[in-house]
Amino acid sequence: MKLVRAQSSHAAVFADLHLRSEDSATIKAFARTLQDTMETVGQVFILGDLFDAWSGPETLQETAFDPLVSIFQTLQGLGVPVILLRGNRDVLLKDQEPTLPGVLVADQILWENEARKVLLSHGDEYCLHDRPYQRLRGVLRSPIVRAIIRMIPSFLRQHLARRLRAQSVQAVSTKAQDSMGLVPSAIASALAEHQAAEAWLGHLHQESHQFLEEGGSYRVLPAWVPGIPPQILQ
Ligand SMILES: [Mn+2]
Repeated sequence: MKLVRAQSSHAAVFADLHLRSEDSATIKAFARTLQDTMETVGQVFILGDLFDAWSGPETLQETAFDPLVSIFQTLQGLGVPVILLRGNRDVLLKDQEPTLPGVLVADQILWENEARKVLLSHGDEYCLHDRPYQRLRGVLRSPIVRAIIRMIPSFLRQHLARRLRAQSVQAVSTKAQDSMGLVPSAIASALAEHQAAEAWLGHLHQESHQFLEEGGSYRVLPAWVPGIPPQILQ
């Protein structure tokens, strides 16, 4: 788990965009939203599943992704940091992806100012009721498995990414809602570990705000779709 400490400036926060080359309109809309946002914030956080499936840098070879690469270049030129967290759909993102200019890839962000300390994460690591998924997650996040996956030819990786996506879609639609659910005590432990009072998560796509018995609270961000503004952390 790679945790980065972010600057205290205002951040625009997005989650679960699930961008795919077949839907170029959403990619363009997201690029426009970033363009509109960058005048009011100092940084951008994306809480995982930016891509519906990430097999490696070849994912971006589709021209549909050009507006995304281009807005990242613009943000880099303006010195606006972009922190991209790995979600379960884009778990194979490397710490440094040269095809994503200026983007820092991580697993968690710790953001704080004088008044607040917030832990941001994709959130799938707290869905502990989902045992089969947690086993798969452990395998895919192991450095050795990732290194092996990167060595196989890109067409095989793309096939693997598509298979993972298909299985994920099927699993989500058949699983009982509570087995997908977050385990609040796991969030509370993570907050205690980092001495933070709030967690911001994605993954579940349904917006909610819950208080924890142990103290503190967590927010689940809505999945981003064109037309909704980013959540601003300030
Ligand atoms: Mn997810």
